[in-house]
Amino acid sequence: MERIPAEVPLRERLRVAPEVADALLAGGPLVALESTLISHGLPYPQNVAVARASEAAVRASGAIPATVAIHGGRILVGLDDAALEALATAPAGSVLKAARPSLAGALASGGWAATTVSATMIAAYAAGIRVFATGGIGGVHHGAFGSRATLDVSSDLEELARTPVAVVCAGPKAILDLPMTLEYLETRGVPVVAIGQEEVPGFYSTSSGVPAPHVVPGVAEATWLVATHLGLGLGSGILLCTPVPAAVALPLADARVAIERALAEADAAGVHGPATTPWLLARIAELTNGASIRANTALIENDARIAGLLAVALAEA
Ligand code: PSU
Ligand code: MN
Repeated sequence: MERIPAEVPLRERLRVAPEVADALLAGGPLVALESTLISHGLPYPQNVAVARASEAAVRASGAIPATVAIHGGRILVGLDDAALEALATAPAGSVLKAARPSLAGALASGGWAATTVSATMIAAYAAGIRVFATGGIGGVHHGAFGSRATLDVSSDLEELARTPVAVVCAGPKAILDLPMTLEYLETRGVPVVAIGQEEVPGFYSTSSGVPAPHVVPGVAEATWLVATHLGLGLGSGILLCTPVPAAVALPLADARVAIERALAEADAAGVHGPATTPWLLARIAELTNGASIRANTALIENDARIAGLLAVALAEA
């Protein structure tokens, strides 16, 4: 494999798939999709199924999907089916998890790495893609502040503060401290918008019990808000939250029981750092007998669909 010189800047490391490059040239609607939820967030074969279903949902909405990952020192923007399968079936530990702080390490390694929300936002922005769909963003973990503080705050939040991309999710992941995550985003100047409901969606659950800082009735109003925010040139992203489909949503109380138990077990087991989120998601899947996986896959696909509608409306705005 050809070796990429160390000093190559980010934009020159992008390998944009032909279909994505064509859409960029034509000013057509595009949606970036991340890959950490494939490699670290969900088990096989649900992970590859949801990756394909998300791409199909973006297309059904009229936009072009661009799943982002890292391989051979390059940032791939748009993956073919073989690459999706390779990421989804890679043995545990063989695919790195690339966020802003680990981006250089992932590129320098020359191997496969999946991109988190922060790294995917960086890639999307560099490529010229303004809309991005994920499942749930990272945020302030329980115990990040206070006595025995871990300071575990996802780099997703800092990225939202500094990279002007619209991110569609089903709320911050339910394993997080949601009020603190919202405070952090407010401090860092990131609008948080719920679409079609008063509460911030609760990731596995439709609601979270926490009122949304900003509410819009539907995608049309969300489009106007995103266009206004990005047009201002403030430099920050905007977070759009749309709830998990009701048919597979976990009742809030049920989700909380599983989450509390998983959090206590993770603490007792000394799990920390980037391993925390994948560990918790996997444990919650066991504790809910797979119900969390059904919610997680459905919400990812739904976010991709909504992001596609948003990208189409933005391209026409
Ligand atoms: N959404 C999901 N599952 C996931 C993630 C999002 O439904 O696994 C990933 C995203 O890549 C996000 C990451 O950026 O989890 C957050 O990890 P951390 O808490 O270590 O920052
Ligand atoms: Mn962390």
